[in-house]
Amino acid sequence: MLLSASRGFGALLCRRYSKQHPHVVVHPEIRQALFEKQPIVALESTIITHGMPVPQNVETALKVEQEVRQHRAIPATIGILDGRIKVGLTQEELLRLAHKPREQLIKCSRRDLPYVVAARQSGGTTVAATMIVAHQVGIRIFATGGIGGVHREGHVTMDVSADLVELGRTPVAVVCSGVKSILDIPRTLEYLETQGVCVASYQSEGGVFPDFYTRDSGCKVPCNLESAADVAKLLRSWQELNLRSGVLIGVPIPEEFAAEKSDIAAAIEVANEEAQTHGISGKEVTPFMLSHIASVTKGRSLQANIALIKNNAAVAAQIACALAAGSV
Ligand code: PSU
Ligand code: MN
Repeated sequence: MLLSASRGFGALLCRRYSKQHPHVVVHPEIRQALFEKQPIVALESTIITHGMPVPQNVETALKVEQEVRQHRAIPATIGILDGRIKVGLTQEELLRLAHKPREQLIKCSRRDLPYVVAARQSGGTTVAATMIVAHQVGIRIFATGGIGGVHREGHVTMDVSADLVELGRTPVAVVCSGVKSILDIPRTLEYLETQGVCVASYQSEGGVFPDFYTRDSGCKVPCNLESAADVAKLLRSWQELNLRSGVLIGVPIPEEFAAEKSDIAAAIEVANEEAQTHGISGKEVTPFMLSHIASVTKGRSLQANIALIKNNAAVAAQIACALAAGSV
């Protein structure tokens, strides 16, 4: 009786979503979890469509979901299939997305959503787009590898990721390992400050922001948190303050998977030159750099990338659990 009543509420919630967000389809498991205030972790899909090669993209996406479940939270991978924005891709849908010819897949950030939906296209959602959708359905925690940032020379080219602006205007907590050092980390942190984003590091020696493949960017952040319970405490204050902006939690890559700083720096130099030679610009820059760094480091950067995403998913799940436990 109780169960069917709560299923009924789940269906009610579903009708509400479909009225307010007619292009968003929420998986029944996620709908139920939202209704029951269970811990949920949103996951992005640009990592699958543009961030990693086949087959590591699918393997990683599935492992990351597993990691969330092992830490007693529910994963909700968000992506777009034939113009439908899916929250909680099924395994079949995830495989369908991952195996589409890449030229048919669009990297969708905020500005891309209207035409991708209108033209019934498919694609991966960036951090910005994933935050938007997560917030629309009521998911507060989101895990990924790295966010976009201010590109090197970004102060001249104006290449500043829409992820940073989104963090300034959408109340979702993003757990990541910072931004890749293909970007300008100090300027990225400056920009986040301008946008009013609460930035914290997690279990970081010296309270420094991580550097994606390595643990220390050398940039101090205002606050370091030592446990999932401490993050949940911060997030509770953030919710009570109702600032409407996001939170960024920077988790350093586990020591045993960290790359050599010089190895990465050299690969970035090569990839940068290649990007300039090929005239790569706009949204193509990040995927181009990622694949070149992976090939110059003979896959070592990819292995580090996979390890840190899994770790971030585990941390995010623990945070989601701590937050849910406090709100019952
Ligand atoms: N950083 C990574 N891997 C990625 C991305 C960033 O290490 O796959 C993706 C994320 O989806 C991020 C997006 O939101 O790239 C940022 O792209 P842009 O810089 O074009 O905003
Ligand atoms: Mn850009």
